[in-house]
Amino acid sequence: MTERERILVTSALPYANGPLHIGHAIGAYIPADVYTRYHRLKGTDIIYISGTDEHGTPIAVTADNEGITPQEVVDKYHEQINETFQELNISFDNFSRTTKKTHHQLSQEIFLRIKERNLLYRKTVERPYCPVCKRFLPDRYVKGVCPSCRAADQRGDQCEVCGKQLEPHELGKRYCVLCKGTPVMKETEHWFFKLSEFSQKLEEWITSNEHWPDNARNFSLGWLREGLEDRAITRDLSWGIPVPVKGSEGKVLYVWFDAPIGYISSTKEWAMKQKKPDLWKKYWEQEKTKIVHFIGKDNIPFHAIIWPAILMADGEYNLPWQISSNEYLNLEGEKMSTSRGWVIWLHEILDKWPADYLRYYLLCINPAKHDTDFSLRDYQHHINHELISTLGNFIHRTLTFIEKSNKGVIPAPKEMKEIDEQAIREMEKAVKETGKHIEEFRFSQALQSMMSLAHKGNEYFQHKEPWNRENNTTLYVCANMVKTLAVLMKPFMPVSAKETWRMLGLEEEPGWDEAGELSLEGGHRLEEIKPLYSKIEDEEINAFKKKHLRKEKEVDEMSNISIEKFREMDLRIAEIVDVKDHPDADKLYLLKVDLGGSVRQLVAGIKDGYIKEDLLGKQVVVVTNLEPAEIRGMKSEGMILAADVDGKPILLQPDKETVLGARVR
Ligand code: B3M
Ligand code: ZN
Repeated sequence: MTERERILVTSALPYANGPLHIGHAIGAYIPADVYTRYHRLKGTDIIYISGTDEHGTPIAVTADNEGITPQEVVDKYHEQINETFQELNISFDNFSRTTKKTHHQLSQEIFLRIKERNLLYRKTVERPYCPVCKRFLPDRYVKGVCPSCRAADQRGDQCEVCGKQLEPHELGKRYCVLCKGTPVMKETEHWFFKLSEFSQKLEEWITSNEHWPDNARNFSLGWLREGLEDRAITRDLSWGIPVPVKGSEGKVLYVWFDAPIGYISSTKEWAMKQKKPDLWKKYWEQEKTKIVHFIGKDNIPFHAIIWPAILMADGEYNLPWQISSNEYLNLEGEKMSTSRGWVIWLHEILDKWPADYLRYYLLCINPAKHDTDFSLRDYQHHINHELISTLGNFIHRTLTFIEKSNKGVIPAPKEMKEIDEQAIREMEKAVKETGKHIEEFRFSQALQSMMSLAHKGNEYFQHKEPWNRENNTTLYVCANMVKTLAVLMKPFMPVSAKETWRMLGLEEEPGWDEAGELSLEGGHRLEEIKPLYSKIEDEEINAFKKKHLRKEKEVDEMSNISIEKFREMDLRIAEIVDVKDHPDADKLYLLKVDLGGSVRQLVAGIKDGYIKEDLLGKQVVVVTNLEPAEIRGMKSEGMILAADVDGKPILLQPDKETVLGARVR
């Protein structure tokens, strides 16, 4: 017996600092899930590993913004992200967290091993320090002008506009994200990784990886040509994995040093759960394993250069075999932006329509080679006019026809003519083609191959006119085609595949290679038939857009109003005198505000930004003459003013103690 192929699939570890959107889904998760589900059907020895990235300034900055601890941030978002992946049917074998003990230990171990091998050194350097906040400002604690493309307001770790990797001190016009003040440069000691020593080894390795996609190859060879510099892999930060060396107290490992190690520690955790604690080694230590990283485009530098260099330095584990990364997904013709609210969150769209719809559409427009556009109308069109009218229709008409004309029993075939043989050959062909595309990371084409079988099925059915003549052979072939489709659908749309399987009344799951065989025999009885899908109506799309796609207009796009109109609004200074949780809504507070003479009750959606203690005694601005409203059963007589920053409220306050009830104009 030949040994089975062995593959370890990973998807980038999302930062546990916010929810996931459709761009994440198609960037690193849906393609990886298709790849894994396919290989499971092929009988490959494959596991699929991921987890949340819970360190670094992305977490610490979120904690500062939300006024909670970093631990609370990661607990909250790990939970939410994990739930979203389940709703999307991403079939991880293990989904871990980088705050776990196994991960901390392994990261420190690797750090020490690389240090032993003389590939780390200490160096005193100057780094931005905020004299007001009295702290160093690593990575995302500083913003400024990108030295490469001159874009303003870029974060200290990476420019969002040109994708360049940055260090905070390289930014121009730097400012502290906490107090907006100007940082000074201050000396501090850090650990540096001798990345420069790996240029040649990396170049040889990258050029030998001929199967890499262009984007990963071009980016990394380009960077090598520019010349690699040693990089600091520690930070002055309190949140993270402590540097395990005496004299480096108070410093932590840089998040991009420890995060990819999460792939290994999550595999270790998986093995523990299997009660075979050494099983992970077969994937990381035995050379034959293919390690496939699915990542977003902006993570290429780390996966194609820095992570492999760290693995080379450490010398204990396999290097990646493939780095599959998509280009960007736009939304309705514009770049997605979480800060401007121009985004579709996964939990919102998955609340509305089945996960298979989203998986289907995202795979159709998979931005493999260039950016593509997600539009809700186009989504509706693909679902109604392809998924439903081609695939759903073929399955439904075949099965209901057998139900009506033959009491749900598949007839035995009579003579086979060329047209029937042809249809049977199409089944084999679709199995091969779809599989080959998936193996070679062409996910849209794979989906198209599967869909073209459904299309051929419809043509065959139509052409044979089973309603007009003797139809045993036709129905037999069509039923087998439905069965083939039920297998081919599985990597892409696992839920509808399973439902089709149920209707076929089949128990045993066939492997991919058997999918094209005529294994459904005459005499087999179907189960109850139900439609697989239902159409998306125009109104549903309109309602979704209205509810979830609200973009803030640019300042200059607002239309003018008269001063009279503005004056109709009664704005007053008030003091918050009581704060309670809304009995019926997680995100709302019930406030009492004192407006000078009168005290009113307001329902306010500011729980995301403030704890109760923060609010009590605060002076705020209230709109007092809004029509009173009932919000989740509680009366609200006014509205408190807040700026909206990335969906988080920031209350407006008078800049000195003010008489309550004072009018704002
Ligand atoms: N957390 C970046 C991101 O979420 C980072 C990926 C880590 S993969 C090891 O985009
Ligand atoms: Zn500051």
